[in-house]
Amino acid sequence: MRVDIVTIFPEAFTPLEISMIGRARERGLLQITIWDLRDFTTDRHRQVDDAPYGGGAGMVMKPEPFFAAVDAIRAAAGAEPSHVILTSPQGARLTHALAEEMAGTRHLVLLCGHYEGIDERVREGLATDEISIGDYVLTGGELPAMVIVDAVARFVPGVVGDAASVEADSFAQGLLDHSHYTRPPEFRGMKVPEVLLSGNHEAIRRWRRAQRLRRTLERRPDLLKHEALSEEDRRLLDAADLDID
Ligand code: 4GX
Repeated sequence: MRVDIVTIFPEAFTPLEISMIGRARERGLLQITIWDLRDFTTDRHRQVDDAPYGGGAGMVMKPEPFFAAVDAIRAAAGAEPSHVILTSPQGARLTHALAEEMAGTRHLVLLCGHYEGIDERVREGLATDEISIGDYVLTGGELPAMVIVDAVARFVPGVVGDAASVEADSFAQGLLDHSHYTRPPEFRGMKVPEVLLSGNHEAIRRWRRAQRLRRTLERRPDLLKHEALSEEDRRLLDAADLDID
C-alpha cells in the first residue's frame, strides 16, 4: 500500500518511523512519503496561507499548493489515488469499518490542514473523503493523519505479526476487549483470576467471552448488536454471578 502525506510540518512524522509502522515500511509493506506543502508554493515567501475573503479571524490555507502537491503525487504514483483524505472536525468519524475499507485500497493521500481551515475548493475539487478522528479540536491535521495511517496499516496483511490478534481486537467482533494478565500470578495483593491458571481452555474461552459481553454492555451499549448475540452469549450476559472488573 502506498501512502502520501502533505504537510507544512514534515518533521512531525517521526512516529511513523518506529515500532510496527516503521518495520512495515522497512519490509516494503507500506510505502509512506511525506511531502512538504511549501515546496509547492511559487512565491518568494513560500506562503501557504492568506486572509479569509469576507473577513474574520485567522488565516485560511491557499488552494494552489495542495493541488500542485497532489499533481506531483499522481505523477510519482503513476495513477489516481483511491482516497484523497482531508482531516477535519467536520468529517465523517473514523471507525474500524472505515479503516478496514481503506486498507483494501492501494493508495491513500492525506492532506493536513492548519489555521482556521482550508480553502473550500480543496474540499470540492481535490478531497474524496473528509475524516474526523473525534469530536474535539486539534491544532493541525498531522496527528489525525498519523492516527488514520496507524489504524489503516493494522489491516494491511503482514503489518501486525499475528493476524489472529487483528481478528480478536475490539470492534472486529463488535465487542470491547477482555482483560489480559501475565506473570506473576499475584502482584501487590492483586491475583490473576483462577480460571486463567486452570488450563481449562473451554472455561477460559467462556470467561473471556462473558467479560467482553459484560464490558460492552456496561461501557458501550451502543456497540452491542443484540440481534447478533448467540444463545450462549445471551446466557453469559444473563449469568449474574460473573465477577467482571
Ligand atoms: N479530526 N483538526 C484540521 C485544520 C482544518 C480545518 C478545516 C481542514 C479543514 C481534526 C479532528 C481537527 C483541527 C485538524 C483543524 N483543516 N482533524 N485542522 N478532530 O480537530 O481530524
